[in-house]
Amino acid sequence: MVACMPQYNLWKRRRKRIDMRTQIAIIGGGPSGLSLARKLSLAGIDCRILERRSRAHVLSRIRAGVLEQGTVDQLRNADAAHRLDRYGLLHDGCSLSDGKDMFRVDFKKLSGKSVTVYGQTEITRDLYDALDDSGVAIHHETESLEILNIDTEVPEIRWTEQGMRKSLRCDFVAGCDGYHGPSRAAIPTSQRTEFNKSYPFGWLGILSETPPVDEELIYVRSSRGFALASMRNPSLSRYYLQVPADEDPTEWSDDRFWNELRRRLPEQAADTIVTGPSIEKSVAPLRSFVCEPIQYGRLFLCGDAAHIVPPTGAKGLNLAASDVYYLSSALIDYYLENNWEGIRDYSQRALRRVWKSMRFSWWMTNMLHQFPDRDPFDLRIQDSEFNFVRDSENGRRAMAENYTGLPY
Ligand code: RFL
Ligand code: PHB
Repeated sequence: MVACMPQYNLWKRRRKRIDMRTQIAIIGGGPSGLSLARKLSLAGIDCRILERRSRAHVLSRIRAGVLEQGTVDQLRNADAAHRLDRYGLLHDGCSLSDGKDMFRVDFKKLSGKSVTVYGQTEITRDLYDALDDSGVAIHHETESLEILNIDTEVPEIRWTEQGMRKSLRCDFVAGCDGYHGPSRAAIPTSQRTEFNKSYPFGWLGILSETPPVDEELIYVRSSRGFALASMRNPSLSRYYLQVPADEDPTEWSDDRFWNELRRRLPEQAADTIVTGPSIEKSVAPLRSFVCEPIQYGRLFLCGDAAHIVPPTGAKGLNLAASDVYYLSSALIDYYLENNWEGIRDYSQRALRRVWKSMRFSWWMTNMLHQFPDRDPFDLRIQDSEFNFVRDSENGRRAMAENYTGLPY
C-alpha cells in the first residue's frame, strides 16, 4: 500500500481539475468572440475566451473583406480600429456586370454611406492586440469542450488544455464558435428551429499579390458562372469563381483560374488583369442558415454559430458585428444598470436584423449565379431582376442601402 502512494498521488494530480470563475465565458476566438470580449472588458466585465485552435491558425484564415459602416463604428468604439483607419480602403460604390457591359452602383450618392475594404485576418489581429492590452485571458487549443447547466444560474464549461482538465463557472455563456461549434447544439432540439437553404455551387477563391483589376469590386453574372473581383489592398487581389459545390481546388492550376476569370469578366476588366502566383486557393460552400431562437437559458449565440449567409452580399462578418452590438449592450445594461430587458430580448432584436441581411444575401446570390436547374421562365425572371437594378435608380438605391448596412 505504502509503495503505491507516489503513483496514486501522481494520478490524483493528473486527474485534478483546475476550477475558474468568470462573469462571461466566451466560446470561440473568431471575430465575434474577440470583439465581444473587447467590448465587455472595456466596460469592466470579466470574461475569458476558449478557442479550439492556435492563435496562428486563427490568424491564417482568409475570409471576409467588406465592412459596413456600422461594423467600422463598432471597431472604433472598441478602440480597435487604428490600423483599419489607416489602411482600410473606403469604397463609395461597386460595379455589376452581365459579363459584357458594366454599370456602377453609387453607394455614397444613393444611400449616403460607403463600405470599407479591410481583411478579416487584419481585424482578428487588431482585436488580439487590443485584448492583450486589456489582459483578457484567451485559452487556446481547448479540446473536448462541454457546455453544462445553461438552464441554471451557474453555467459551467469543461475542457482539456495541454492534457489538463479545466472548468469555468460563469454567469452567462456566449457561443461564438462558428457554424460547426458545440454551442448551438447545447440548445435542446425541442427548443430551436433551424432554417436551411443550400445552393448547388461553391466559390473557388484565390488571393494573389497582384494589383486589383479595378479600384472597386466587380460582381459578374456571366453565362459561364458568377465571378467576383475583390481586393485586400492596392497590391493584394482576391478573386472568386462560381464552381460546383464539390469542386476540388487542386484541380485548378493558377493558369486555369486566370483563364477562366478572364472569360467571365467584361472585356474592359479582363484586359487589365495582372496575373501572378496564388498564395491561397480554396472552395467555400454557399449556404443560408438561421437558428431560432439564438438564446436559451444563460447561453447566447453570436455570428456564424447562429446563422450563415452566402458570401455574395458580404454580410457574414457584419452580422457577427451586429449580434455582438446587441449582446454586449444587453450584458452591459445588466451589469451596470441591473436592467434585464436587453438580455430577455436579445434573440428577437438580433434576428430581426439578421433576417433582412439573410434576404439580401439570398437575393444577390439568386440574381448573380447560374443555377443548373433553372427553367426558361426562371431565367427570364433572373434577367429582369438584374435589368431592374441596372435601369432603375430605386433598384440601385435598395441595393446600396442593404449593401452598406441597415441600421441597428
Ligand atoms: P468564426 O470566424 O467561424 O469563428 C468561430 C471560432 O470558434 C472556434 N471554435 C471553437 N472554439 C472552442 N471550442 C470549440 N469546440 C470550437 N469550435 C469552433 C473556431 O476555431 C473559430 O476560431 O465565426 P465568427 O466569429 O462568428 O465570425 C464569422 C465570420 O468569420 C464569417 O461570417 C465571415 O468570414 C463570412 N464572410 C464574409 N463576411 C463579410 O461580412 N464580408 C465578406 O466579404 C465575407 N466574405 C466570408 C467571406 C466567408 C467566407 N468563407 C470562407 C465561408 C468570404 C468567404 C469565402
Ligand atoms: C472578399 O473580398 O473576400 C469578398 C468581398 C465581397 C463579397 C465576398 C467576399 O461579397
